[in-house]
Amino acid sequence: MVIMGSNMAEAHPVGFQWVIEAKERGAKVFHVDPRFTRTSALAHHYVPLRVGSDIAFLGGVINYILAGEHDFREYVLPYTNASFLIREEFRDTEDLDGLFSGYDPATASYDQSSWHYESSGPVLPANLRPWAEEKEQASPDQHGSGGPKLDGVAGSIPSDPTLQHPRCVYQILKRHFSRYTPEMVEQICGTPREQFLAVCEALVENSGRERTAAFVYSVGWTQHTVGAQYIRAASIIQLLLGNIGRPGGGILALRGHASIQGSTDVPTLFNLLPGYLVMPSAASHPDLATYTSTICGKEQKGFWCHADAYLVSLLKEYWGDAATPENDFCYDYLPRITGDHGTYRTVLDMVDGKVFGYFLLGQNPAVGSAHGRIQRLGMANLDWLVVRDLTMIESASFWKDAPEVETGEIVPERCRTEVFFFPAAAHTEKDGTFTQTQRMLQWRDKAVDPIADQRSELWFFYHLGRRLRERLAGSTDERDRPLLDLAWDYEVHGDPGDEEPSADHVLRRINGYDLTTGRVVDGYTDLKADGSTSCGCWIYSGVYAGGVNQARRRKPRFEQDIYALEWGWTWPMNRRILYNRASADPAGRPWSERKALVWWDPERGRWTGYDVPDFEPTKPPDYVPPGPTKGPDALHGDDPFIMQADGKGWLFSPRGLVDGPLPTHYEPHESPVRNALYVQQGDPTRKVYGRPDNPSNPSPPEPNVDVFPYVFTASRLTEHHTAGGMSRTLPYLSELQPALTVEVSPELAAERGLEHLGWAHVITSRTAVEARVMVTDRLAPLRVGGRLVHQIWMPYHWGPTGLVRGDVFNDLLGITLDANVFIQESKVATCDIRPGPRPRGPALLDYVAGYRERAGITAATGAVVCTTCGVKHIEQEVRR
Ligand SMILES: Nc1nc2c(c(=O)[nH]1)N[C@H]1C(S)=C(S)[C@@H](COP(=O)(O)OP(=O)(O)OC[C@H]3O[C@@H](n4cnc5c(=O)[nH]c(N)nc54)[C@H](O)[C@@H]3O)O[C@H]1N2
Ligand SMILES: Nc1nc2c(c(=O)[nH]1)N[C@H]1C(S)=C(S)[C@@H](COP(=O)(O)OP(=O)(O)OC[C@H]3O[C@@H](n4cnc5c(=O)[nH]c(N)nc54)[C@H](O)[C@@H]3O)O[C@H]1N2
Ligand SMILES: [Mo]
Repeated sequence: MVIMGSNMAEAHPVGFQWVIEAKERGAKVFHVDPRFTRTSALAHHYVPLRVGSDIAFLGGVINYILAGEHDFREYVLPYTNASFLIREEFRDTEDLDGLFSGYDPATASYDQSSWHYESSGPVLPANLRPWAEEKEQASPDQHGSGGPKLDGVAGSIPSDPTLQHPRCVYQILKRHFSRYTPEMVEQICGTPREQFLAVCEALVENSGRERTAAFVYSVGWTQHTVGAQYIRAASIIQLLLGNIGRPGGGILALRGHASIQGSTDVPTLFNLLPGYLVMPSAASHPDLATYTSTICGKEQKGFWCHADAYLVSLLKEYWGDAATPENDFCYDYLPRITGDHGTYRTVLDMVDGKVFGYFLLGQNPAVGSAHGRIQRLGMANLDWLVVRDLTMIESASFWKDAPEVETGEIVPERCRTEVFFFPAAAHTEKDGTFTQTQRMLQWRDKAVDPIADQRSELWFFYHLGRRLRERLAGSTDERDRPLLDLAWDYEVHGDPGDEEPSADHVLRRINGYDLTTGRVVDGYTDLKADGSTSCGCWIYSGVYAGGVNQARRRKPRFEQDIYALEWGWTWPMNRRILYNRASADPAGRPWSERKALVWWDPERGRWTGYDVPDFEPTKPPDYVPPGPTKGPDALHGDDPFIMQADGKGWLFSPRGLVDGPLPTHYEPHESPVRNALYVQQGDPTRKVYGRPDNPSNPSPPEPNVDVFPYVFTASRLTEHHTAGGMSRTLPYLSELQPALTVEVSPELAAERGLEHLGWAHVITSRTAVEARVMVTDRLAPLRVGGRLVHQIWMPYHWGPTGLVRGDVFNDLLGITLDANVFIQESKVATCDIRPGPRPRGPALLDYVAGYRERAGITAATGAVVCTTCGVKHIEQEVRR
């Protein structure tokens, strides 16, 4: 087990018990992390690396596997795209010094056509408009439960089963990673090569027929400008070693907040509808037919081709009887997106006066989001703000206690924003489900009634909708129809006027109904595109199968086998391990008795096993479609990856990622060192918002890098929770971790004159933040590219209110995003550190301005995302 980019013992202690159990049974555990933590202490091996360098490390593992031909060939050949040939026009980063073919410097986006399979169909952007729009809408995010559209791959794709052809994926991979040697890994990551090789050897030894190995990650991997590609790199390793779809294998994404998985499944994201259906775009999805044609290609395999049934059922759930075939099931009632409406763009738009009102529910961006200053200055420029929270958080009280009040940038008497604060009921005070890391929905019953004005989110939105509809009743204005036609008829209980909607009814509506009989459906395969079914989230369909709340099941594990299929309910269809067809060989037999999970039973003519098969139950392993066809029908009996357009696991991603078909090591947006592999320094598609109020520290080859010579990172403490609203308010937790600290090595303490438990302040081009110094050897300096790189660590839980108070760590960060999913780079940046507290009041602004001046920082710093192209990605309308 390789835990990398996660502090599982401290941030996921309940799940970590299973790591310990596995360890007791002989599993070998590695922890690869910039800092030695309690996870490291409990692992067999702690392996240090420089923060932000994981692709070099993982690329090194891939190179080790390929150079020694350690891949699980019997798995790789039939189940991945290793043998497929890529087009002749394709150029790799090895040919173009860090860029792939198709790069457009003006939009910092790629035309992905040349990455496609040879002689397959045309490659068009997912949106009908230019490729740049794909980046503006973070379209890879929209493939969350399936794969991207890919035309012309339902038939046979030109391939070389000997894996020798220079243009086959296997050989491209081999060339791409050939320079990721143990020496290069050591030079880039600072990881001693013996320790790196120990990870490679353990992974290879523990993979194959009899054994499997797992990767575990969390936000140490995601919060980077190349975060999506970190996970892609691990996917490549796991596919090469045959560790996907098999027990003990996989890549475990440890989710964060309770039910953060649920909030991506039934999304709060601007570019998604429930079940990872694309949010329609104004330019590209004019009508329902066009919409569905942009999800599934003409000749494409897989279940995404049923997206029409999922969307129409969703529209029937939203608009009930008003949704008819004649009106495209009210498709036009759905909002349309016109570009980047992500949370960071939105807050910049608040600063620019383009946003007037804002709802903030269960989130504290004044502390938790990157660039805390911008978050608060944006909110201070609204007409109104609605906050629903358990406690009075900084995002509701910023107008009187933000750090900007001290500097004079926010004046309470003049702050224009009217804040409406609503106390929220906690999870113990309401019914509903959590969806956890394993995609498992678990129902909980209300334990106590909320007191006074506290109300559930269901209550709030139900009554908000009811009141808006009452206000608009009788309106003849066409724009009010979507609201008035909503099927807003949930079962309720309690006092009239103050009724609580039934969470159980909401779950049934999410599960879906057969509208011809009025009965709940048993799963997404029952959904139809003709309007005869409704379903609030297709991947959750089945959670109420048989009229039973499957998420409420709590049969003890002692009364069932180890897969415990009767504990809660996992999407899709209660499958515990995705793509588990791959746990059997092409002929349908388990790879080994030890690792048997799902297999073909020739007598019964069905797939069977311990898990629910993630495959059509009666499709035999040797099935080949009789003629040209598409969708699920086109899947062969040995196509385990049933959501992918070609049924295969993608070692090379011919479509879908906006920053390249293969992971490539780029330096973080802010880094003190030059990229050792390519001329291209950072990810050439990363999203920068070049403007004076979002400055970047310089990185090579820009000048004055030495003004901010150190690398810093932030993460969590067990005793606090995220932005602190749920922990800084509690005496026992506050007592356990009473102060914001900054952790440094003895070497750095000596270099900068820092004293253990004394004060220090950390400076970036955004601001300076003070904290008490912790001198420890948990953060050893690393030798990178021949020089010593010091790393600094801070927790990010503090803010100006609560029982224990401190500066906001996130004020140190600017806004730079991964172009695939718009996640912020909040795990790594550069800084300076000095002894003593920071300057106070307006003097702080002058102090930081002095640093910016010395570093020669302008809006263009860091905004030249392509190192050699010279194009500056600065905002068009920059307001001073
Ligand atoms: N007690 C407690 N539990 C929590 C939370 C909490 O605040 N408190 N928060 C919850 C939430 S919302 C989340 S998302 C999860 C987060 O769970 P984790 O991601 O496990 O939590 P972090 O503390 O952010 O740990 C990230 C780890 O990644 C390392 N890291 C940082 N950058 C890099 C890098 O570039 N490469 C590698 N390999 N490692 C890196 C850090 O040193 C740290 O050890 O925890 C959840 N659980
Ligand atoms: N530098 C840096 N920044 C980070 C991270 C990092 O690792 N490094 N991690 C990031 C991550 S992974 C996350 S998830 C974010 C977290 O950032 P936020 O989500 O902004 O922070 P929280 O403090 O978790 O805010 C959740 C709020 O919801 C409230 N709440 C709890 N239950 C309910 C409820 O039922 N209803 C309502 N209405 N409110 C409720 C809580 O009181 C709390 O104030 O921080 C991110 N920021
Ligand atoms: Mo999170």
